[in-house]
Amino acid sequence: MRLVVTGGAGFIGANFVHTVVRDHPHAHVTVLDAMTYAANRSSLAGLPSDRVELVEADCADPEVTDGLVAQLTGPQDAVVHFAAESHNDNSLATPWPFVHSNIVGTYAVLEACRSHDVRLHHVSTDEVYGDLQLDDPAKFTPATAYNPSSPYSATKAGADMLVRAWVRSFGVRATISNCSNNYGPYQHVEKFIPRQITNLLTGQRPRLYGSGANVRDWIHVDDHNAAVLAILDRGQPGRTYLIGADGEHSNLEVMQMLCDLMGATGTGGDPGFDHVTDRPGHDLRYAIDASATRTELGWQPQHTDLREGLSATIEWYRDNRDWWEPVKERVEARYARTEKVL
Ligand code: NAD
Ligand code: TDX
Repeated sequence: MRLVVTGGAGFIGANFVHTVVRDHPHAHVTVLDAMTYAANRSSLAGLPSDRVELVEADCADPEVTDGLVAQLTGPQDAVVHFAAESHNDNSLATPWPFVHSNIVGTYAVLEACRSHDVRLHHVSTDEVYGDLQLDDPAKFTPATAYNPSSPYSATKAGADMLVRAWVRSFGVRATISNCSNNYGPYQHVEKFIPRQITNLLTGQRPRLYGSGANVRDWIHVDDHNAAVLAILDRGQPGRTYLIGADGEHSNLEVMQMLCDLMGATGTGGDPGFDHVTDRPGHDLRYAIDASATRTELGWQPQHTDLREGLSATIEWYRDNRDWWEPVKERVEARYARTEKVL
């Protein structure tokens, strides 16, 4: 099996490459990654060079992408498309890279798969559905209407629509997955969970947007990637699969869990973290109903205890300071430009 994995030097993509190399001894992976600020070469360190190749290029560049996809000629060969600008806060400050990578990049990937009749799996997010009220019993299903809120989620929604159109109009053999919030090793320190862990590891106070009532549906990155592999193996081209692990928690709950696990709960009425300026247009709640994916693909999440998963994630950031320390100061300086303690 030969795979082209776009965005394979980012958080979820790098974890995916590690899983493929470990579990599929005959697989060869070509990572196509633009090596933006979100990528890290050392996330792929130690992988066998005869089985993993890194091509540093923009997936929106049609020549490069077409050339790599043309090499996929076997019956199990596929493109797994993770590449994207992924951070909502950045999309509010500077939307253009999101339009370029998420929409134009997906267009180039689709055109290459169309030209060479190659199977594609497109990795997307539950944020395309917008948000739910906190007290709404509903969850997102494959029938939920798209209603994205931020430039990030709007560009991911646009990319999903391109994939659906290329399936219907050109018969491209593509699947889509929409997954909830991931956590685990190799996640950039700009994101909620690693930001708080690394703040505590560097003696800074964790930062909670607004009151912390917003709810996210957490899934371990390995469970997400196991579902992606199940879709590649058993998914039906043209279908959309929702991926989630019933992991709904408010940001406040997750913050308290992290502070507790790291022995930083504060004293004398001080919670040990700061409430800071809320994100503009901040989505209230995401929740995924993944029952169809579970039934049809026989996939089940394995890491269902968030406290346990966070504890292992904290250990990873403790043990891998070299991986995140070089960028930590720059990320916090950027947040400090707009963030005020409430
Ligand atoms: P990330 O920001 O950690 O990694 C993205 C990677 O894509 C980086 O290595 C970056 O260099 C690369 N990239 C960006 N633009 C590119 C381009 N034009 N050409 C080639 N490479 C490019 O993101 P992530 O959290 O690993 O997310 C991966 C995918 O999963 C994204 O499509 C995202 O929308 C989706 N997703 C993420 C989550 C989550 O919780 N992180 C949840 C659901 C879906
Ligand atoms: O310092 C923070 N404090 C805080 O309270 C940060 C960085 C975030 N937050 C809040 C905002 C969100 O409600 O935590 C929640 C999670 O924030 P992010 O990690 O930025 O994730 P989110 O915006 O929910 O989007 C993530 O999940 C869906 C990924 O970044 C997306 O790529 C994915 O599609």
